[in-house]
Amino acid sequence: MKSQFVCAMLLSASPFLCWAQSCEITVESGDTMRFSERSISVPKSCETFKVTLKHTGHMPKTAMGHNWVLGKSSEIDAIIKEGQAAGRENDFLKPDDERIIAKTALIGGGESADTTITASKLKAGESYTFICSYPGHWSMMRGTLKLEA
Ligand SMILES: [Cu+2]
Repeated sequence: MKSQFVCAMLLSASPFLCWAQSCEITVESGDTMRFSERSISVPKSCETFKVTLKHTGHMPKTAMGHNWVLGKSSEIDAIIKEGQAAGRENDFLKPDDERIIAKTALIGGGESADTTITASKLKAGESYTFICSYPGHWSMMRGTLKLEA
């Protein structure tokens, strides 16, 4: 498990208290249009943050494809709209869209894919939204991500 150790000094018998903060998360989605996570908080101490998407369903990606795509909340609607125009051959995302902060491949049932966010690209106080760009999925497959204050 990839994690970062965080330590604090305490005014007690044991001078240091350390705990691990996870720098990765697994998000699951099956044959329903739902992410297992609706909000993700990235610890400030992580240099990178890995997101693994696991498709626990059985349907092929042509019928129930899922991906995990992150952008600023203010830009996600434009990312989706232009992604639909880019079509299936581009996994419903505009190629080289600079507004996309991180994305996994589009996968079908039984598959998994991951992506790594460079934490320095995230700003504290900014709202980020993750979605699945498969047609019709983004209204339900949507959540928020933020850098921990
Ligand atoms: Cu989907």
